[in-house]
Amino acid sequence: MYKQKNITDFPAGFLWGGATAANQIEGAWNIDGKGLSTAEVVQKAQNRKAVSMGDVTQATLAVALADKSDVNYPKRRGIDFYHRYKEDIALFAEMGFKVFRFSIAWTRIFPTGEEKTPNEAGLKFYDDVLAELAKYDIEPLITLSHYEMPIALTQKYNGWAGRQTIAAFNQFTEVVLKRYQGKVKYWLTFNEINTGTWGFHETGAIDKALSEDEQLQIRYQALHHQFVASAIATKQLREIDPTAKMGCMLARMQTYPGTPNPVDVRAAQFENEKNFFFTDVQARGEYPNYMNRYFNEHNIIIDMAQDDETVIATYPVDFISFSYYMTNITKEKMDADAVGNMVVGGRNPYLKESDWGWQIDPIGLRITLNTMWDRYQKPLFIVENGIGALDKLDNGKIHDEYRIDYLRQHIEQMREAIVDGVDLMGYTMWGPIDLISFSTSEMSKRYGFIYVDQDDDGQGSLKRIRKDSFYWYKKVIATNGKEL
Ligand code: BGP
Repeated sequence: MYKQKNITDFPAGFLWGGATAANQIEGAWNIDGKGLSTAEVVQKAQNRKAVSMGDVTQATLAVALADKSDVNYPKRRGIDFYHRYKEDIALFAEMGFKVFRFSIAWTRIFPTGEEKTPNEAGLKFYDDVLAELAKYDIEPLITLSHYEMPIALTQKYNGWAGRQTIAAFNQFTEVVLKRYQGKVKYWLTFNEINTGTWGFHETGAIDKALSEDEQLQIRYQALHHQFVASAIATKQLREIDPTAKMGCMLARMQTYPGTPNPVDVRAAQFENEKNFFFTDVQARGEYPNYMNRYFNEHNIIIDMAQDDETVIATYPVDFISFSYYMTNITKEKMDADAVGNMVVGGRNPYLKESDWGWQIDPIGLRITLNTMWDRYQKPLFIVENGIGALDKLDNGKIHDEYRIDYLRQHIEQMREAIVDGVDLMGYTMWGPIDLISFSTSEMSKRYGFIYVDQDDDGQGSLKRIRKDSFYWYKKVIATNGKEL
């Protein structure tokens, strides 16, 4: 007989916390042996302009590298977490964090990517961060690669476009998986891997003189190399620490049909498939059929080595994580485009948007969670969600009820999805402490519960101030999501 479960709320042990990335918080970009990463150069090449993330060539990169000035460069991407991690982790602990997501800067460990031995000072920094988290019983969730790589590998191999980058990456992953073995239960391979279809940071520099199809060829080949590297990292983890779990990470973009016209419905279906392509490969262990046609139509031929398919099939991830900021719509004929920092899609008349044009859709999160659970039947983890806003200091306080509203509405929908039957491991909202925006390289797009006194030009005391949302999230965690 069917036995009804009675799930009404967040499960005990739900992992509440926040998420960051090395190149957006650490700073200290040129000390203790750290090498230069793409994140510290690329935005400089673009003079902080977001729209052309994929628009960097080897030539513009060389100019940025030659320019030694740091004008318009907020503390070389960071809020000095490198020196203030104790204070920041204490603040996370005060909010009651169960988990903290951060990434390891590859260039702290292998400054140019291919040294024979790792940089001990870099490894030691993350030892210290882990020890600090352990003090407060905060679980680390570590991203192995968050939007950066040694710039030297971009110059030598054109980043992930070159197959040699796989070996360099897996040398790095082996070192860190061994070093932090027993201290980290949850790992992620590549942050928002799907952005490799348009972003510079994953695929290497792309020459815009190439045709669209030629550019796509480079991007999908680079992504293939990342799939292989991700599977190899999963294999390493199984051998080094069989109790730890490896996840993949997708920028999930649910696409709705703009009208019930079957043409739009089909277009939306394919947009969703193109987005799921990444998790399909990493969680199911093979290239899905629907991409054949796309590859054929765009003359894309993935060059695979003999064992690539086997390693991808043998080492799928244990869980699936994703970021969730917005949804899109497709329409055969777009009448009004929604132009956000990172995506271009149809404007949905039922949704409001952030100051940066990202359309806010809490119910879309419930839809996303159900869709992903139905598709994969693997535990899900929301590892980014939040709203970038312009915060105003008011007598030393920040009254950010707009942030509380945004998060409350999304958490309510998470609860609905859990009651719907979705297996959700946890929630790390993006940027619990204000950090450098990835797309604009500026400070003023703030996500945090904790304000950081730094402006877009890197000026400020770096003092940390608790916002109103800080106290709100503390209550959310203390009541395991009952009080929103
Ligand atoms: C995600 C990235 C993060 C983060 C976030 C917010 O795509 O994984 O690194 O930056 O988006 O984006 P932004 O900083 O551009 O507002």
